[in-house]
Amino acid sequence: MLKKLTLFAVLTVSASLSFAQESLSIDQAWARATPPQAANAGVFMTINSKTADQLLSASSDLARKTEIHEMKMSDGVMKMRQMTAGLPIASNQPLTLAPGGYHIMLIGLKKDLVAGEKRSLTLHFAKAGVINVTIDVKNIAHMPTATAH
Ligand SMILES: [Cu+2]
Repeated sequence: MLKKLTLFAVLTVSASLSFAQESLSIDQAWARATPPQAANAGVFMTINSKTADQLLSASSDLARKTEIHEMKMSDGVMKMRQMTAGLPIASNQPLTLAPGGYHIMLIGLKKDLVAGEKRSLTLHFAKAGVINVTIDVKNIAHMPTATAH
C-alpha cells in the first residue's frame, strides 16, 4: 500500500511539471508560399497561454529582420505598423495572428517559402521564455489586402 502511494506521489509531481511547461502553446503556425524572390512574408498562428504573458519579439534565420506587426483598417486604407512593445497575451484567451491582423513579418526573405515545406521560427516571451515554432508553408492565394505590404 505504501509503495502504491509513493508511486502516486511521483506521478503527480511529474504531471504537474509537464503542465507547467505547457502553460503556453502555439497552434497552427503557417505562412503562405511566396512568389519567386518575394521580399517579405507574414507568419500566422494562434497563441494559447494559461497565464498572462507577452510576446516580446521573434527571430529567425529566414529573413534579414523578423518583426511583430499589426495590420489595421484606418480611414478605408489597410495600414501596417510594427508592435515595438510586443503583443500582450491574456490568460486563457487564444490570441490569433491572421491575415489582416497581427502577424510575424519576415523582412528581406533569404529564400522563397515553398508550399509543403516546414520552416522554423523562434518566439521570445516575457514569462514562457524562448519557444521554437514550426511553420507550415501553405499554397494559399494572397488576399487583396496583403498588397498593402
Ligand atoms: Cu507586416
